[in-house]
Amino acid sequence: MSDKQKRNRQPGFSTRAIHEGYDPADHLGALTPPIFMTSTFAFETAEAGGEMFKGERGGYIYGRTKNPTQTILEQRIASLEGGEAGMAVGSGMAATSCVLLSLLSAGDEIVIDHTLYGNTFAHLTQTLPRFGIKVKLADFTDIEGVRETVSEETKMVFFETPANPNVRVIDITEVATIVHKVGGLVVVDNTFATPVLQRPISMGADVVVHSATKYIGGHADIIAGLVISTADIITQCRQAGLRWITGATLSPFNCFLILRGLKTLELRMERHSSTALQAATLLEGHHKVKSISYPGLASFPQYDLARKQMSGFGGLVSFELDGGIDAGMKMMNNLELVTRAVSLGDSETLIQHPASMTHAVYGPEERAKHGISDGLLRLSIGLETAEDILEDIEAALNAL
Ligand code: 4LM
Repeated sequence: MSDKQKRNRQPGFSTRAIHEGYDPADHLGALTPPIFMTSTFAFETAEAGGEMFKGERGGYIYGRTKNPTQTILEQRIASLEGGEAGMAVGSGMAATSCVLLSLLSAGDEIVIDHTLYGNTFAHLTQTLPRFGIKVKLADFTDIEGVRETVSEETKMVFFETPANPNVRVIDITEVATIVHKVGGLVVVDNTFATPVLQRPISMGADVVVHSATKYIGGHADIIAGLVISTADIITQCRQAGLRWITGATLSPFNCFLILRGLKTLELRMERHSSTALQAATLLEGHHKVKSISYPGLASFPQYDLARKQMSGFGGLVSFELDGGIDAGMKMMNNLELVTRAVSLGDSETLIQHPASMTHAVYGPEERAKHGISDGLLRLSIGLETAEDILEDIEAALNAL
Protein backbone atom coordinates (compact mmCIF):
# COMPACT_ATOMS: atom_id res chain seq x y z
CA MET A 1 0.00 0.00 0.00
CA SER A 2 1.37 3.42 -0.95
CA ASP A 3 1.71 6.16 1.68
CA LYS A 4 -1.15 8.02 -0.02
CA GLN A 5 -3.42 4.95 0.08
CA LYS A 6 -2.47 4.41 3.71
CA ARG A 7 -3.44 7.99 4.56
CA ASN A 8 -6.77 7.62 2.74
CA ARG A 9 -7.90 4.48 4.51
CA GLN A 10 -10.25 4.77 7.46
CA PRO A 11 -8.44 4.40 10.81
CA GLY A 12 -8.96 1.00 12.46
CA PHE A 13 -11.72 0.13 14.91
CA SER A 14 -9.80 0.73 18.14
CA THR A 15 -8.25 3.94 16.81
CA ARG A 16 -11.75 5.29 16.19
CA ALA A 17 -13.01 3.89 19.52
CA ILE A 18 -10.30 5.96 21.23
CA HIS A 19 -10.17 9.16 19.11
CA GLU A 20 -13.28 9.64 16.94
CA GLY A 21 -15.25 12.83 17.50
CA TYR A 22 -12.79 14.47 19.88
CA ASP A 23 -9.79 16.76 19.48
CA PRO A 24 -7.97 17.80 22.70
CA ALA A 25 -7.10 21.09 21.01
CA ASP A 26 -10.79 22.08 21.24
CA HIS A 27 -10.77 21.59 25.01
CA LEU A 28 -7.65 23.24 26.48
CA GLY A 29 -5.59 20.17 25.58
CA ALA A 30 -7.52 17.82 27.89
CA LEU A 31 -6.65 14.32 26.68
CA THR A 32 -9.86 12.88 28.10
CA PRO A 33 -13.16 14.47 26.99
CA PRO A 34 -14.65 16.78 29.62
CA ILE A 35 -17.96 15.93 31.29
CA PHE A 36 -20.31 18.83 30.58
CA MET A 37 -22.41 18.63 33.74
CA THR A 38 -24.96 21.24 32.72
CA SER A 39 -28.68 20.96 32.13
CA THR A 40 -29.03 24.09 30.03
CA PHE A 41 -26.94 26.35 27.78
CA ALA A 42 -26.69 30.15 27.62
CA PHE A 43 -27.88 31.91 24.43
CA GLU A 44 -25.56 34.61 23.12
CA THR A 45 -28.57 36.84 22.40
CA ALA A 46 -32.32 36.52 22.70
CA GLU A 47 -32.59 36.22 18.91
CA ALA A 48 -29.95 33.47 18.81
CA GLY A 49 -32.05 31.36 21.21
CA GLY A 50 -35.09 31.62 18.96
CA GLU A 51 -33.05 30.76 15.86
CA MET A 52 -31.67 27.67 17.58
CA PHE A 53 -35.20 26.53 18.47
CA LYS A 54 -36.21 26.97 14.82
CA GLY A 55 -33.18 24.91 13.72
CA GLU A 56 -31.72 27.87 11.82
CA ARG A 57 -28.61 27.99 14.01
CA GLY A 58 -26.55 25.15 15.50
CA GLY A 59 -25.49 24.80 19.12
CA TYR A 60 -26.75 23.44 22.39
CA ILE A 61 -30.07 24.42 23.96
CA TYR A 62 -31.08 22.03 26.72
CA GLY A 63 -29.66 18.78 28.04
CA ARG A 64 -32.65 16.53 27.44
CA THR A 65 -31.85 16.29 23.73
CA LYS A 66 -28.21 17.26 23.34
CA ASN A 67 -25.05 17.73 25.41
CA PRO A 68 -21.42 18.04 24.19
CA THR A 69 -20.22 14.90 26.06
CA GLN A 70 -23.12 13.03 24.46
CA THR A 71 -22.17 14.38 21.03
CA ILE A 72 -18.66 12.89 21.24
CA LEU A 73 -20.12 9.52 22.19
CA GLU A 74 -22.74 9.71 19.43
CA GLN A 75 -20.17 10.50 16.73
CA ARG A 76 -17.92 7.74 18.00
CA ILE A 77 -20.57 5.01 18.07
CA ALA A 78 -21.91 6.09 14.65
CA SER A 79 -18.43 5.63 13.20
CA LEU A 80 -17.96 2.24 14.88
CA GLU A 81 -21.31 0.92 13.62
CA GLY A 82 -20.86 2.48 10.16
CA GLY A 83 -23.95 4.72 10.47
CA GLU A 84 -24.35 8.43 9.69
CA ALA A 85 -25.43 9.44 13.18
CA GLY A 86 -26.01 8.16 16.69
CA MET A 87 -28.15 8.93 19.72
CA ALA A 88 -27.34 8.15 23.36
CA VAL A 89 -30.25 7.43 25.72
CA GLY A 90 -30.93 6.28 29.26
CA SER A 91 -31.13 2.50 28.72
CA GLY A 92 -31.34 -0.23 26.11
CA MET A 93 -35.11 -0.25 26.60
CA ALA A 94 -35.15 3.52 25.99
CA ALA A 95 -33.21 3.01 22.74
CA THR A 96 -35.79 0.53 21.47
CA SER A 97 -38.73 2.62 22.71
CA CYS A 98 -37.41 5.79 21.06
CA VAL A 99 -37.09 3.96 17.73
CA LEU A 100 -40.50 2.26 17.87
CA LEU A 101 -42.45 5.26 19.13
CA SER A 102 -40.77 7.71 16.75
CA LEU A 103 -41.09 5.65 13.58
CA LEU A 104 -44.37 3.72 14.00
CA SER A 105 -47.95 4.96 14.14
CA ALA A 106 -51.38 3.43 14.76
CA GLY A 107 -52.29 1.15 11.85
CA ASP A 108 -48.66 0.23 11.03
CA GLU A 109 -47.45 -3.35 11.07
CA ILE A 110 -44.23 -4.60 12.67
CA VAL A 111 -42.85 -8.13 12.28
CA ILE A 112 -40.62 -9.34 15.12
CA ASP A 113 -38.51 -12.40 15.80
CA HIS A 114 -39.95 -14.53 18.58
CA THR A 115 -36.76 -14.72 20.65
CA LEU A 116 -35.95 -11.42 22.32
CA TYR A 117 -34.88 -10.03 25.69
CA GLY A 118 -37.97 -10.46 27.94
CA ASN A 119 -38.82 -6.79 28.43
CA THR A 120 -38.31 -6.01 24.74
CA PHE A 121 -40.73 -8.86 23.96
CA ALA A 122 -43.22 -7.42 26.49
CA HIS A 123 -42.92 -3.93 25.02
CA LEU A 124 -43.44 -5.18 21.49
CA THR A 125 -46.25 -7.64 22.13
CA GLN A 126 -48.12 -5.85 24.94
CA THR A 127 -47.48 -2.11 24.59
CA LEU A 128 -47.51 -1.58 20.84
CA PRO A 129 -50.95 -3.22 20.28
CA ARG A 130 -52.40 -0.83 22.89
CA PHE A 131 -51.49 1.98 20.51
CA GLY A 132 -53.02 0.33 17.45
CA ILE A 133 -49.81 -1.09 16.01
CA LYS A 134 -50.15 -4.57 14.55
CA VAL A 135 -47.44 -6.96 15.77
CA LYS A 136 -46.72 -10.21 13.91
CA LEU A 137 -44.27 -12.84 15.15
CA ALA A 138 -42.04 -15.07 13.04
CA ASP A 139 -39.08 -17.38 13.51
CA PHE A 140 -36.40 -15.29 11.83
CA THR A 141 -34.00 -18.23 11.61
CA ASP A 142 -36.45 -19.58 8.99
CA ILE A 143 -36.03 -17.17 6.08
CA GLU A 144 -38.99 -18.65 4.17
CA GLY A 145 -41.16 -17.99 7.24
CA VAL A 146 -39.96 -14.37 7.28
CA ARG A 147 -40.80 -14.06 3.55
CA GLU A 148 -44.32 -15.39 4.22
CA THR A 149 -44.95 -13.16 7.25
CA VAL A 150 -43.62 -9.86 5.89
CA SER A 151 -46.30 -8.12 3.81
CA GLU A 152 -46.79 -4.93 1.81
CA GLU A 153 -48.07 -3.49 5.11
CA THR A 154 -44.83 -4.17 7.01
CA LYS A 155 -43.31 -0.90 8.12
CA MET A 156 -40.55 -2.41 10.26
CA VAL A 157 -38.95 -5.64 11.42
CA PHE A 158 -37.12 -6.02 14.71
CA PHE A 159 -34.75 -8.77 15.86
CA GLU A 160 -31.68 -9.54 17.96
CA THR A 161 -28.75 -11.50 16.62
CA PRO A 162 -27.33 -13.36 18.45
CA ALA A 163 -30.66 -13.50 20.25
CA ASN A 164 -31.21 -13.42 23.99
CA PRO A 165 -31.04 -15.95 25.66
CA ASN A 166 -30.33 -18.86 23.31
CA VAL A 167 -27.88 -17.04 20.98
CA ARG A 168 -29.76 -18.02 17.78
CA VAL A 169 -28.23 -16.23 14.80
CA ILE A 170 -30.32 -14.47 12.13
CA ASP A 171 -29.19 -13.71 8.60
CA ILE A 172 -29.24 -9.91 8.47
CA THR A 173 -28.58 -9.68 4.71
CA GLU A 174 -31.40 -12.10 3.83
CA VAL A 175 -33.91 -10.40 6.12
CA ALA A 176 -32.95 -6.94 4.82
CA THR A 177 -33.41 -8.07 1.20
CA ILE A 178 -36.95 -9.28 1.93
CA VAL A 179 -37.96 -6.26 4.00
CA HIS A 180 -36.53 -3.64 1.64
CA LYS A 181 -38.61 -5.08 -1.22
CA VAL A 182 -41.73 -3.89 0.63
CA GLY A 183 -40.10 -0.62 1.74
CA GLY A 184 -39.84 -1.59 5.44
CA LEU A 185 -37.13 -0.69 7.94
CA VAL A 186 -34.81 -3.30 9.46
CA VAL A 187 -33.97 -2.71 13.12
CA VAL A 188 -31.30 -4.93 14.72
CA ASP A 189 -30.46 -5.14 18.41
CA ASN A 190 -26.68 -5.64 18.23
CA THR A 191 -26.10 -5.80 22.00
CA PHE A 192 -24.72 -9.37 22.10
CA ALA A 193 -22.26 -8.94 19.22
CA THR A 194 -21.23 -5.26 19.54
CA PRO A 195 -19.78 -3.48 16.48
CA VAL A 196 -16.51 -5.28 17.13
CA LEU A 197 -17.97 -8.61 16.00
CA GLN A 198 -20.83 -7.58 13.71
CA ARG A 199 -21.88 -4.43 11.86
CA PRO A 200 -25.53 -4.82 10.81
CA ILE A 201 -25.69 -1.57 8.79
CA SER A 202 -23.02 -2.92 6.43
CA MET A 203 -25.38 -5.89 5.83
CA GLY A 204 -28.46 -3.82 5.07
CA ALA A 205 -29.92 -2.94 8.49
CA ASP A 206 -31.41 0.55 8.71
CA VAL A 207 -31.23 1.03 12.47
CA VAL A 208 -29.04 -0.54 15.16
CA VAL A 209 -29.94 -0.40 18.84
CA HIS A 210 -27.79 -1.30 21.82
CA SER A 211 -28.08 -1.82 25.48
CA ALA A 212 -24.79 -0.02 26.23
CA THR A 213 -25.28 -1.27 29.78
CA LYS A 214 -23.61 -4.46 28.55
CA TYR A 215 -20.35 -4.86 26.59
CA ILE A 216 -20.11 -1.27 25.34
CA GLY A 217 -20.12 0.19 28.87
CA GLY A 218 -18.45 -3.02 29.93
CA HIS A 219 -18.02 -2.44 33.66
CA ALA A 220 -21.47 -3.08 35.22
CA ASP A 221 -21.69 0.48 36.51
CA ILE A 222 -24.23 2.20 34.21
CA ILE A 223 -27.54 1.69 32.45
CA ALA A 224 -27.44 3.17 28.93
CA GLY A 225 -28.67 2.75 25.37
CA LEU A 226 -27.57 3.76 21.88
CA VAL A 227 -29.27 4.11 18.50
CA ILE A 228 -27.36 4.32 15.22
CA SER A 229 -28.87 5.04 11.81
CA THR A 230 -29.07 7.64 9.03
CA ALA A 231 -28.96 11.31 10.02
CA ASP A 232 -32.67 11.65 9.07
CA ILE A 233 -33.83 8.75 11.22
CA ILE A 234 -31.73 9.88 14.19
CA THR A 235 -33.19 13.38 13.89
CA GLN A 236 -36.71 11.89 14.00
CA CYS A 237 -35.80 9.71 16.99
CA ARG A 238 -34.20 12.64 18.83
CA GLN A 239 -37.02 15.11 18.12
CA ALA A 240 -39.93 12.80 18.81
CA GLY A 241 -38.65 9.76 20.70
CA LEU A 242 -36.21 11.48 23.02
CA ARG A 243 -37.44 15.07 23.28
CA TRP A 244 -41.21 14.59 23.40
CA ILE A 245 -42.05 10.98 24.11
CA THR A 246 -39.59 9.28 26.44
CA GLY A 247 -37.36 12.09 27.72
CA ALA A 248 -34.91 9.25 28.36
CA THR A 249 -31.72 11.26 28.16
CA LEU A 250 -28.35 9.83 29.21
CA SER A 251 -26.42 11.83 31.81
CA PRO A 252 -23.13 13.39 30.65
CA PHE A 253 -21.35 11.41 33.37
CA ASN A 254 -22.65 8.13 31.97
CA CYS A 255 -21.65 9.25 28.46
CA PHE A 256 -18.14 9.74 29.83
CA LEU A 257 -18.15 6.22 31.31
CA ILE A 258 -19.22 4.74 27.97
CA LEU A 259 -16.49 6.69 26.16
CA ARG A 260 -14.07 5.12 28.64
CA GLY A 261 -15.53 1.66 28.05
CA LEU A 262 -15.32 1.99 24.27
CA LYS A 263 -11.55 2.43 24.40
CA THR A 264 -11.06 -1.20 25.41
CA LEU A 265 -14.08 -2.74 23.65
CA GLU A 266 -12.14 -4.51 20.91
CA LEU A 267 -9.63 -5.97 23.38
CA ARG A 268 -12.38 -7.05 25.72
CA MET A 269 -14.46 -8.73 22.99
CA GLU A 270 -11.44 -10.77 21.94
CA ARG A 271 -10.97 -12.01 25.50
CA HIS A 272 -14.69 -12.62 26.11
CA SER A 273 -14.85 -14.61 22.86
CA SER A 274 -11.75 -16.72 23.45
CA THR A 275 -12.69 -17.71 27.01
CA ALA A 276 -16.33 -18.33 25.98
CA LEU A 277 -15.19 -20.76 23.30
CA GLN A 278 -13.15 -22.63 25.90
CA ALA A 279 -16.12 -22.71 28.29
CA ALA A 280 -18.48 -23.87 25.53
CA THR A 281 -16.04 -26.62 24.55
CA LEU A 282 -15.78 -27.74 28.17
CA LEU A 283 -19.57 -27.79 28.56
CA GLU A 284 -20.05 -29.64 25.27
CA GLY A 285 -17.71 -32.41 26.42
CA HIS A 286 -19.21 -32.79 29.91
CA HIS A 287 -21.48 -35.78 30.55
CA LYS A 288 -23.93 -33.74 32.68
CA VAL A 289 -24.65 -31.30 29.82
CA LYS A 290 -27.64 -32.14 27.62
CA SER A 291 -27.36 -29.37 25.04
CA ILE A 292 -25.18 -26.38 24.37
CA SER A 293 -25.59 -23.31 22.22
CA TYR A 294 -22.59 -21.18 21.25
CA PRO A 295 -22.17 -19.73 17.74
CA GLY A 296 -18.46 -20.61 17.71
CA LEU A 297 -18.98 -24.38 18.09
CA ALA A 298 -19.02 -26.46 14.91
CA SER A 299 -22.13 -28.22 16.34
CA PHE A 300 -24.08 -24.92 16.45
CA PRO A 301 -26.91 -25.16 13.90
CA GLN A 302 -26.02 -21.79 12.31
CA TYR A 303 -22.25 -22.08 12.65
CA ASP A 304 -21.66 -21.24 8.95
CA LEU A 305 -23.91 -18.19 9.11
CA ALA A 306 -22.26 -17.03 12.35
CA ARG A 307 -18.83 -17.34 10.69
CA LYS A 308 -20.03 -15.39 7.65
CA GLN A 309 -21.75 -12.64 9.60
CA MET A 310 -19.56 -12.24 12.68
CA SER A 311 -15.83 -11.80 13.11
CA GLY A 312 -15.92 -13.52 16.53
CA PHE A 313 -18.61 -15.23 18.58
CA GLY A 314 -18.91 -13.22 21.79
CA GLY A 315 -19.20 -14.13 25.44
CA LEU A 316 -22.71 -15.62 25.78
CA VAL A 317 -23.11 -19.35 26.15
CA SER A 318 -26.47 -21.10 26.77
CA PHE A 319 -26.83 -24.68 27.91
CA GLU A 320 -29.14 -27.22 29.45
CA LEU A 321 -28.23 -29.92 31.93
CA ASP A 322 -29.46 -33.47 32.24
CA GLY A 323 -31.94 -33.12 35.08
CA GLY A 324 -33.39 -29.88 33.71
CA ILE A 325 -34.29 -27.00 35.93
CA ASP A 326 -33.45 -28.73 39.25
CA ALA A 327 -29.96 -29.61 38.12
CA GLY A 328 -29.60 -26.08 36.71
CA MET A 329 -30.47 -24.46 40.03
CA LYS A 330 -28.04 -26.77 41.85
CA MET A 331 -25.28 -25.99 39.42
CA MET A 332 -25.83 -22.24 39.81
CA ASN A 333 -25.61 -22.60 43.57
CA ASN A 334 -22.46 -24.75 43.31
CA LEU A 335 -20.52 -21.96 41.57
CA GLU A 336 -18.03 -20.00 43.65
CA LEU A 337 -16.39 -17.55 41.25
CA VAL A 338 -19.10 -17.27 38.60
CA THR A 339 -21.69 -14.85 39.99
CA ARG A 340 -25.44 -15.41 39.98
CA ALA A 341 -26.80 -12.23 38.35
CA VAL A 342 -28.71 -11.04 35.30
CA SER A 343 -27.14 -8.68 32.74
CA LEU A 344 -24.15 -9.54 30.60
CA GLY A 345 -21.01 -8.18 29.00
CA ASP A 346 -19.33 -7.33 32.28
CA SER A 347 -15.81 -8.13 33.48
CA GLU A 348 -17.33 -10.59 35.95
CA THR A 349 -18.61 -13.94 34.65
CA LEU A 350 -22.36 -14.09 35.32
CA ILE A 351 -24.91 -16.89 35.21
CA GLN A 352 -28.70 -16.63 35.20
CA HIS A 353 -31.80 -18.73 34.60
CA PRO A 354 -33.84 -17.08 31.79
CA ALA A 355 -37.16 -18.84 32.53
CA SER A 356 -37.35 -17.41 36.07
CA MET A 357 -35.34 -14.23 35.45
CA THR A 358 -34.77 -12.31 32.19
CA HIS A 359 -37.50 -14.17 30.29
CA ALA A 360 -40.01 -14.66 33.15
CA VAL A 361 -42.27 -12.15 31.39
CA TYR A 362 -42.86 -14.74 28.64
CA GLY A 363 -45.52 -17.24 29.78
CA PRO A 364 -44.45 -20.92 29.96
CA GLU A 365 -46.24 -21.79 26.70
CA GLU A 366 -44.74 -18.82 24.94
CA ARG A 367 -41.30 -19.79 26.19
CA ALA A 368 -41.71 -23.36 24.93
CA LYS A 369 -42.90 -22.03 21.56
CA HIS A 370 -39.97 -19.64 21.37
CA GLY A 371 -37.27 -22.19 22.14
CA ILE A 372 -36.47 -20.95 25.66
CA SER A 373 -36.67 -24.15 27.66
CA ASP A 374 -37.24 -24.02 31.41
CA GLY A 375 -33.92 -25.77 32.04
CA LEU A 376 -31.84 -23.31 30.00
CA LEU A 377 -28.98 -21.47 31.77
CA ARG A 378 -27.17 -18.48 30.30
CA LEU A 379 -23.54 -17.73 31.04
CA SER A 380 -21.97 -14.37 30.26
CA ILE A 381 -18.27 -15.11 30.23
CA GLY A 382 -16.21 -12.32 31.78
CA LEU A 383 -12.61 -11.26 31.71
CA GLU A 384 -11.20 -13.22 34.66
CA THR A 385 -8.30 -15.63 34.07
CA ALA A 386 -9.81 -18.29 31.79
CA GLU A 387 -8.45 -21.17 33.83
CA ASP A 388 -10.28 -19.95 36.95
CA ILE A 389 -13.62 -19.65 35.17
CA LEU A 390 -13.25 -23.10 33.60
CA GLU A 391 -12.28 -24.71 36.89
CA ASP A 392 -15.27 -23.19 38.65
CA ILE A 393 -17.70 -24.38 35.95
CA GLU A 394 -16.21 -27.87 35.88
CA ALA A 395 -16.27 -28.19 39.68
CA ALA A 396 -19.93 -27.05 39.79
CA LEU A 397 -20.85 -29.67 37.16
CA ASN A 398 -18.85 -32.45 38.82
CA ALA A 399 -20.55 -31.76 42.17
CA LEU A 400 -24.05 -32.42 40.71
C1 4LM B 1 -30.28 -9.46 30.43
N1 4LM B 1 -30.76 -7.56 29.01
O1 4LM B 1 -30.47 -10.17 29.43
P1 4LM B 1 -31.26 -2.14 29.38
N2 4LM B 1 -31.44 -5.61 24.46
C2 4LM B 1 -30.88 -6.77 24.85
C3 4LM B 1 -30.76 -7.07 26.22
O2 4LM B 1 -30.19 -8.23 26.57
C4 4LM B 1 -31.21 -6.13 27.18
C5 4LM B 1 -31.79 -4.93 26.71
C6 4LM B 1 -31.88 -4.70 25.35
C7 4LM B 1 -30.66 -8.02 30.32
C8 4LM B 1 -30.93 -7.22 31.38
C9 4LM B 1 -31.20 -7.64 32.75
C10 4LM B 1 -30.43 -7.76 23.83
C11 4LM B 1 -31.13 -6.41 28.59
C12 4LM B 1 -32.31 -3.89 27.66
O3 4LM B 1 -31.24 -3.05 30.55
O4 4LM B 1 -32.52 -1.35 29.30
O5 4LM B 1 -30.03 -1.30 29.24
O6 4LM B 1 -31.23 -3.08 28.05
O7 4LM B 1 -29.76 -9.90 31.46
